[in-house]
Amino acid sequence: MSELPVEQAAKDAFNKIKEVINNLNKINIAVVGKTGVGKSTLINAVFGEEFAKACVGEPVTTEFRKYTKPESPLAIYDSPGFDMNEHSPDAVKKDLLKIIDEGIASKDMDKALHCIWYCISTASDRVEESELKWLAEFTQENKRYNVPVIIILTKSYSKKNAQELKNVIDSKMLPVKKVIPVLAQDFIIDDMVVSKAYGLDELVAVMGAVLPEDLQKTWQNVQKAALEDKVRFAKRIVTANAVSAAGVGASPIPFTDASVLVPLQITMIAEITAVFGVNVSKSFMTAVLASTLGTGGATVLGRTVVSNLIKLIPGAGSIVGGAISASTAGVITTALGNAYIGIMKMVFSGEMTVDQFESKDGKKKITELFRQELKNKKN
Ligand SMILES: Nc1nc2c(ncn2[C@@H]2O[C@H](COP(=O)(O)OP(=O)(O)OP(=O)(O)O)[C@@H](O)[C@H]2O)c(=O)[nH]1
Ligand SMILES: [Mg+2]
Repeated sequence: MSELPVEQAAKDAFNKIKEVINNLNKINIAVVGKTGVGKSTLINAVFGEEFAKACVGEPVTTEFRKYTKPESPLAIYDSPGFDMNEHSPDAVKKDLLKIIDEGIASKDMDKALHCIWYCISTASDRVEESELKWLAEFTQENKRYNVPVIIILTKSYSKKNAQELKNVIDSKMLPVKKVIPVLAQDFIIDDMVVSKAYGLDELVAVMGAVLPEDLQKTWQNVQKAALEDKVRFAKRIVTANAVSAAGVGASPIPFTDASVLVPLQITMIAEITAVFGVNVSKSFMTAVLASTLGTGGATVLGRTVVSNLIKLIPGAGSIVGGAISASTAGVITTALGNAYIGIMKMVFSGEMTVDQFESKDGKKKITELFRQELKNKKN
């Protein structure tokens, strides 16, 4: 009865992805630190070249510029040229508090400042007293607002120096969430990598712990530095949807109506796409759906497809009364979700492009990933 053409399902998926991304809550982060400590380098490393290249900055206070990119839920407040020796420490503090205040006054979560990264360079050997004083004063005033502050030790070429600096700062017991040594970019001398970049994964994880639940999906969407974190988060989405699918399947779904599961699976795919922050096309979605839920037919989860899929699931047994069970609905949804995570991982890491997945070999790869997941029921 409700046989759903693959093209229609792909179009629905494509629109759903746009909707999920447009509806992401906004995230606003201030990056503060003396001039030259590596703020811009850090921003580029965490949020990727794509954001760095396409974002535009507008002055919002004397000391801060706000960087945004069309269709991105991220805004960065950067404080270029912050100098501890001139008038600017007070001005930066005042402006930062003003940004926090205005965010709160707006009563709009999308406009609030959600986190502050205070950057101190490890390469400058020791931290200046004036800087610690600034931090002590600022964090004291921030107690009114409780915006999470993370101290990032930038340019941590030497892990040993970074640890020593971290110990000094930790001993001050400042009300900050964490002090994290980071090397945002490989340190290269004479074409030789002297220190490999590190610490971004820790920063990403700490952000995940610090940000409220409402911002978790946005955070994964914008961060480009920790693939494993994205995968972990995406797996949670799959589990939640598999449970819902099993719920739908609890009253056994007649074969011909298995496509009632498709809207739920489309939402799952859209959310996973948002987590990976990958740009996809309608034709890519057609390839994904045709090579999984639509294998061998012009519809998704049509009668033939379902009976073929069930044959692949170990222990699913024969079909009783022409219906699919709760557990089968769950298994198919989990397999689709996990296969899609596999595809997104490959696109994210540059192993395969979205376009390549649309080719004959690409589609074969998708089918393979999906079938493997179906057989591998333990997930
Ligand atoms: N290799 C390496 N170089 C870095 C790193 N961080 C910063 N640098 C270098 O340090 C210099 C200053 O870095 P920026 O990122 O421009 O510093 P900034 O804090 O944005 O400076 P202002 O915008 O002037 O306040 C640049 O030449 C960077 O390439 C890093 O993690 N690794
Ligand atoms: Mg800069």
